[in-house]
Formats: sequence, C-alpha cells, structure tokens
Amino acid sequence: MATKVFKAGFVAVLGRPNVGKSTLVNALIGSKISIVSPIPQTTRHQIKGIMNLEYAQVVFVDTPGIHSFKDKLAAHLNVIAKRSLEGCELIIYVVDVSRRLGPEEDKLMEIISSQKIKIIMVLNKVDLGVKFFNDYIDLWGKKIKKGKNPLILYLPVSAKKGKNLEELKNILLDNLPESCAYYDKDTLTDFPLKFRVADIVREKLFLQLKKELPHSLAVEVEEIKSKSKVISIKVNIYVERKSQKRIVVGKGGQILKTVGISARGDIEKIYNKKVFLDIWVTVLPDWKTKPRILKELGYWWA
Ligand SMILES: Nc1nc2c(ncn2[C@@H]2O[C@H](COP(=O)(O)OP(=O)(O)OP(=O)(O)O)[C@@H](O)[C@H]2O)c(=O)[nH]1
Ligand SMILES: [Mg+2]
Repeated sequence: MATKVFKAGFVAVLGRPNVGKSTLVNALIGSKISIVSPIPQTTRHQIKGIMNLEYAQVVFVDTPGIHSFKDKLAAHLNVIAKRSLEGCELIIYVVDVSRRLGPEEDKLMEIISSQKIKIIMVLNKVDLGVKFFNDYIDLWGKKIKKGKNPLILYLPVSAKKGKNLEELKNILLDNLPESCAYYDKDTLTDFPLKFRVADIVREKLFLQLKKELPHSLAVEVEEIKSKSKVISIKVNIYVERKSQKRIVVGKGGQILKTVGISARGDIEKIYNKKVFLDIWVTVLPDWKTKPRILKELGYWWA
C-alpha cells in the first residue's frame, strides 16, 4: 500500500484592495486570522495564516491590496505585497467579478506574470453575480497565459458563502511539493498577538466609521497585562487631526464604546479569558509619512 506523502508550502494571496483576499484566507483556514472590512486597504501587514491538515500544511500569505495611492504607507503596502512572493510555491490571484477591471490590474499583471510561480486566479464574489466575469477571463487569456507561470488555472469562488473552497483546497494540495511542515501543527498564524489585537480594534473602527476616515487611523497596543482572571490591554488610536478625534470618539463616546465592546468579544475568543480594554485616542499629525512611527506601529520599514 502506498504511504501518503506530507506536502507543505507557501501560497501568496494577491489582488487589488477589497476583492476578498483576507476573507478567503480566513475561510480556507476556518479561523479569523486577518481582519475584513468593506473599506479598501484594510490589510496593512503581511499576515501568514496556516492551514494544518493530516497530510499537509499550507501557509497562506495574506497581503495588502495592490493599489495606486501615493503616501508612504501606501507605497510600503505595495512593497509588502510584492515581497510576499519570495519563496512561495503558488500564487492565488484574487479578483472581484462583481466589480469592473481596475487600473491596479496592470500593476498586478506585471508582478505576477514575470514570476515562474504557479498561479490560480480566484474569481471571487460570484454570489453577487457575474457581471464582469468575462472581462477577467479575457484579461486572463491576454495577459496571464502569456506570462512565465508554469501552471495556470482559474476557479469561480465565493469566499463569503464557501462556494468551491474545497475544490480550491484540492488544487492547492495537488500543486504543493512534498515537504515537512514549516510550523508547529497547532500554529494558526505567525502574526504577533500584539498586532493581531490592534488589528481587531482597527477592524471594528473601520466598520463604524465612514469611508474616508479609516485611512487616517492607526491602532497601537501599548501594553498587555495578564492577570489570573483577566487580560488588561492598553490601546492607542492615532488620528491625524483634532476633528477626526471627535468623530472617532462619537457623540457621548458612543462610537468608541461600540468599538470596545465588539473588539473585546473577538479578543476574548483568542485568549479564552476575560479582557479589559483601555482605549485612548491621540492626535498624531502626519503619522503616515513618518517612518519611525510607522515602524512603531508595526508597519515594518525594512
Ligand atoms: N458578497 C461577497 N462579499 C465578499 C466576498 N468575499 C469578501 N467579501 C466582502 O468584501 C469586503 C472586502 O473583503 P476583505 O477580505 O477585507 O478584502 P481584501 O481583499 O482583504 O481587502 P484589503 O485588505 O483592503 O486589500 C468585505 O466586506 C467582505 O465581507 C464574497 O465572496 N462575496
Ligand atoms: Mg485584506
């Protein structure tokens, strides 16, 4: 009887902002590793989410969406996305078939088709209709098929509704090399807890606030104190202007209160313990243009 070989490898998940990259990674792993929101540029880090199966370990590298904004943070997010390809066996290129093609696609094509890495194009959000499906297939035929990638496939998916995710997993497993595991079997992510907690607070803020403000926000976890029955966490929210601070706090502190309650729920699930959140809002003008601050906030500037 043939023995089953163990397979393992890294899979980079790329695409423009808001196409559902983080939703897909969370759905494949079955656990919320990466935050998700309807606002583009939600993911600001390179986050590894690890899927542990009996005979395989798949390390998904979730990335910030490739985009064309201009400030230092934005430029850095593109660098992170590009770098995440290093050492990957596969690329999942995610597109949103409910939205028309964007200018970012050209940039993505440049990055993806110059690599000798197998690529799977995931046509996501098919639950919202397939209005632009054929435009992406055309792009596929014209650009990616002519690239250097040794294997190319595409698959319609709904990350949110779970459609075709098993098929996607099978494709990944078929195309990963024989290898031992890279991480401990019960590791779900390499994303440091401190940044994960900060991101949860940022997600709740994104979900509460109107479209523009989120890009001016940063969240830092200053301190985590673990006592026998409770974890006490000090969180700083940075905004660029005084007027933004008023919006973040909300009338009578309502927004901050809602954010705190909802973030606490998610954080308690990670720690399995009661959590106390002490949240402060501070005005820090131009934090996005200052490498030192970006570094402190975990937006690494290597
Ligand atoms: N209807 C539908 N919505 C989806 C699907 N996948 C993701 N979404 C929604 O799309 C929005 C963006 O999802 P994210 O996972 O944050 O997208 P992302 O590509 O990681 O975005 P960035 O991190 O900003 O680059 C969220 O509101 C998700 O709930 C899907 O299959 N169907
Ligand atoms: Mg994301």
